[in-house]
Amino acid sequence: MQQTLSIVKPDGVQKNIIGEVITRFERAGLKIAALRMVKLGIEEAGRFYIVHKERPFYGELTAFISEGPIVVMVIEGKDAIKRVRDIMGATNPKEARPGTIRADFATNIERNIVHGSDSPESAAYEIPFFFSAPDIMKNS
Ligand code: FUP
Repeated sequence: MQQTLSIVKPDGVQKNIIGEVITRFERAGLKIAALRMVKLGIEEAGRFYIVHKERPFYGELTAFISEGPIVVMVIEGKDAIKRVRDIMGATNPKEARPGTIRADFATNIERNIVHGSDSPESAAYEIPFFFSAPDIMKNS
């Protein structure tokens, strides 16, 4: 079993597709182990995306993720990190496979609806960023 952090970003909440995103994960047999809604401040957003600090889009990315409420969740399952990312689709929706969340709903590479940890190391930073151990349910 593996855990990963996923986020319905502000554009996903705005477009009323929180349920749609969660449904796609659940339909794939993945389990929601923790979930809540939160609005990040700009400083928290900067800490969440600290790995991108030197990237040219860091300022825009942190402004975007803190522009409105987001839904953060821990998703659990076998190979959860890769499976969540497969369901999300490529970062740039123009390159995302049809039927993925980003191909179906994303506006562009920045406003791309959903986040998923990209490695076990990222998950180990991102999950405790939002959840403490008692918040994470043992599902099965
Ligand atoms: P992903 O893991 O698919 O979310 O993509 P990255 O880790 O490469 O990038 C993290 C976030 O930065 C993306 F979700 C969107 C944003 N981004 C941009 O805004 N511009 C870019 O050129 C690349 C990424």
